[in-house]
Amino acid sequence: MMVACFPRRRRPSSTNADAYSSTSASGQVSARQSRASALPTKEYKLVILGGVGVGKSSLTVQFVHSSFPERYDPTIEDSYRKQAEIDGQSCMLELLDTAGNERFADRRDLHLKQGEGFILVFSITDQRSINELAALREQILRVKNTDRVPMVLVGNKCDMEDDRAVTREQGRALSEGWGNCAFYEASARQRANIDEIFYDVIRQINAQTAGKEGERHSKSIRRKVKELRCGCRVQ
Ligand SMILES: Nc1nc2c(ncn2[C@@H]2O[C@H](COP(=O)(O)OP(=O)(O)OP(=O)(O)O)[C@@H](O)[C@H]2O)c(=O)[nH]1
Ligand SMILES: [Mg+2]
Repeated sequence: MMVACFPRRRRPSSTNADAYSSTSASGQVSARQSRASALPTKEYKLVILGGVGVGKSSLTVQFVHSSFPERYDPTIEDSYRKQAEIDGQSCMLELLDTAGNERFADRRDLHLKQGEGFILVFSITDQRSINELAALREQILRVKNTDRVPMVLVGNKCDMEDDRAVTREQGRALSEGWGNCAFYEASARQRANIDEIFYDVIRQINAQTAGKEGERHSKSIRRKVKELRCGCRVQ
């Protein structure tokens, strides 16, 4: 159903300012997908954020490649491209998997500026990892200069019930405090709620775009009504 390509590992000191530009899509396209690709493909830039070892890379690799990397390999910065059909629309998703390690946070503002949707991940086995997310969200809102940003909160490693340190209610309460932000518990290991997370943020981006277009349309109608009232000619 979906086409994935291979990640490229990049160092923050890279001279290429566009973190998304140099990976490319490849692979087989299904009949369903080629029907969707008759429509122009929409591009989306998503950024995956969260503390060290919460499972950002595992979630991303599971979404892109449908596999679970058993070996822990701390990320500096990885980007992926994946083609998908979402709600009948052909989409090219550009995913930026960021470092949990604060040592590599110097390019975060740039990533946040470029990103259109954000996936904030904590581990249900690590109380500190949920506490850290409020500051990250604040940084996103500051950089985007708005409080309406497409965002999903993810409690990963829900297969590790015996080691649970963060209750489901805690996750839900945080998401409610974030203006009813979407919240999922997920497992990269078991591929639970993986597509749902990424599709949700895409749908939020679409809804926001449609809302903005609607707003523009109503503004232009209001302008025309005003022009009619004051006797000006309407084109
Ligand atoms: N049981 C379980 N382990 C997981 C899951 N997701 C990730 N892990 C493990 O947690 C460790 C860290 O996973 P990563 O995906 O590398 O975490 P990360 O957030 O990308 O880490 P950094 O890149 O260092 O910030 C690895 O050993 C994974 O195998 C999950 O859903 N369930
Ligand atoms: Mg990683």
